[in-house]
Amino acid sequence: MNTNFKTTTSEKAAKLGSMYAENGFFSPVNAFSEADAEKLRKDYETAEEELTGDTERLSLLKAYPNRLLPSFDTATRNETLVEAAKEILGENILVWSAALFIKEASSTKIVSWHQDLTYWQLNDIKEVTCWLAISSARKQAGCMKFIPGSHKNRIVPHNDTFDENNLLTRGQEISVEVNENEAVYAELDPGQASFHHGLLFHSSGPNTTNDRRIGSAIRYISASMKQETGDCPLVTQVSGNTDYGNFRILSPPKGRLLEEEFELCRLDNELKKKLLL
Ligand SMILES: O=C(O)CCC(=O)C(=O)O
Repeated sequence: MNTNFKTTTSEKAAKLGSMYAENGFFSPVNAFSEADAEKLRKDYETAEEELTGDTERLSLLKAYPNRLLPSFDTATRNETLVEAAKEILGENILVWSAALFIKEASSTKIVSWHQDLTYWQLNDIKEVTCWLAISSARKQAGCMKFIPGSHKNRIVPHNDTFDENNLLTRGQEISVEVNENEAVYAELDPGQASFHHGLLFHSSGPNTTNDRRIGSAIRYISASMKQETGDCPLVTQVSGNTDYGNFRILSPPKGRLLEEEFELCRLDNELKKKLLL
């Protein structure tokens, strides 16, 4: 099903709501034209070039494109994406993270089967990930795959494999059996997005193409959530205006690659290292 939320009627919205409730994901959602996705890619890759050799800033750029590039902050506010998130989370929505997942051309890197909410020490499950394709993400490029209905599980046991081929920091992997035959591939063109539940079993394979596969994983959360530790990560608000005081809500970045923004990213990065289980 190809979904454009701008034309959503209440009937369509209800259908999506029930698809999400049943499967734990929906895909694809048409958010940007290919040309606009290409502009995002160009902005990111130009920034990468500008930071050549600066490993620390390059890694912050990958983790916080929405703080360091105004175009990516704007992308998290895209009406189609925010409307989709509102169908799931209600009116008051924050962006907890929008990190890039990049698989270089002809890369063996994978992401093992996992459930996102295992790691973040959030007190509830009012979270949805919008995976926005910045480049083409077909099966051969290692697009995301989902096990429909698996979000109905609670958090299942995970192992740390420390596999260097895994894009996840510690190679975290579900340690109960996952039936690959049930997997649904969420193939996306640049500018399209998938939405998945924080308890959904998901993974992705290697990139066998000759282009990079780039996606921004926008973690939308309800502003009513909080960290179990009482910490207040840095977030932006993309819908509603209720501040429950559980996060530090930042204004959009005022410019590109600003030093004051790198400082904020460093702060949040230290906090997230502590939070990520
Ligand atoms: O980009 C990928 O292949 C995996 C991303 C992922 O696991 C996520 O967005 O939760």
